[in-house]
Amino acid sequence: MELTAKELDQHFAIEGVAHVVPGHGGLPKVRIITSDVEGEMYLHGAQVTSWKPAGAEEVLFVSKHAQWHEGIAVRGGIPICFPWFRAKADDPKAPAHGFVRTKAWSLESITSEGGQVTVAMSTESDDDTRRWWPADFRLIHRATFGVELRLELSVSNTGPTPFRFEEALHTYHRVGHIQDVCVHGLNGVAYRDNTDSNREKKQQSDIVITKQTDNAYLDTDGPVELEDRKLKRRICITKTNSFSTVVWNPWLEGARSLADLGKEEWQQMLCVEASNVLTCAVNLAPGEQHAMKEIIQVRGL
Ligand code: TA6
Repeated sequence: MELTAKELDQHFAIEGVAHVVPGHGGLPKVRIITSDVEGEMYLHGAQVTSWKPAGAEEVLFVSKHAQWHEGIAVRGGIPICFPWFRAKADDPKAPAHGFVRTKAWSLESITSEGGQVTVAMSTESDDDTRRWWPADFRLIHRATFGVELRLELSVSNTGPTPFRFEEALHTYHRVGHIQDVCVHGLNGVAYRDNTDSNREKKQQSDIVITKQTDNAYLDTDGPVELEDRKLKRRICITKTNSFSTVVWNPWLEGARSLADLGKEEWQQMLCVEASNVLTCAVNLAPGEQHAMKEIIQVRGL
């Protein structure tokens, strides 16, 4: 039985720092407001939906047409893709990007230290998940809100058999205009182009988005920088234990098929996703744990 926002707030709130309140659609969210940072994280999908370090504008994009209901993925923020990415290879009826971004997670803790606030949420296998994927697992998503946004997704194999999973922190970055953006750090990296039958290609230069783009860069754990000339800022992304980076913008034609993305909103977003997908999927033996980490920083141009 899920606790209400009020009950969660009574248990977890940190006065003057973090509270649990009803968010969009009445879904409970942790809301953080301090002199250093503002942020939000829904129990729905353990989804971070806002991060605003002091002095900066909102870093994350959330569609004005997002749907906020149990069982539906929220268009924006940082959806968590697990245990598969995109469609499930052997079951077209399975939910895209797995089944953890559309369910309520449990709030484990809210802690505050040195101007940073860490929110931990968890979810684990149950009869519903085993219908789609016969494995036993526990996930903990820790988000630390401060002058940086630090994310850690830890996966534990709590069952008797090994399993192989994909994962992604499907981050929607808010940009001034997609045509004023350039992504540095993936030059020379091989990628699969999902707009061209996942054909393998090599990135020849910095990435500028001039059409529908859906690239999974593989065997790359290096830093990536999103230069935004309109918002006059750089979003710097560093990763640990993540060996693929996905870059996605639906462009006009892709956005047409997304009812929860406004007509022009595709121009204000770019997904750059720390992940382990396709050939970079992770094998986990019984009792093993894997933690993927990402740090996001915002700097002036
Ligand atoms: O991460 C890029 C991608 O896999 C694209 O192929 C596109 O499908 C996008 O995710 C959004 O997926 P969603 O299921 O959230 O609409």
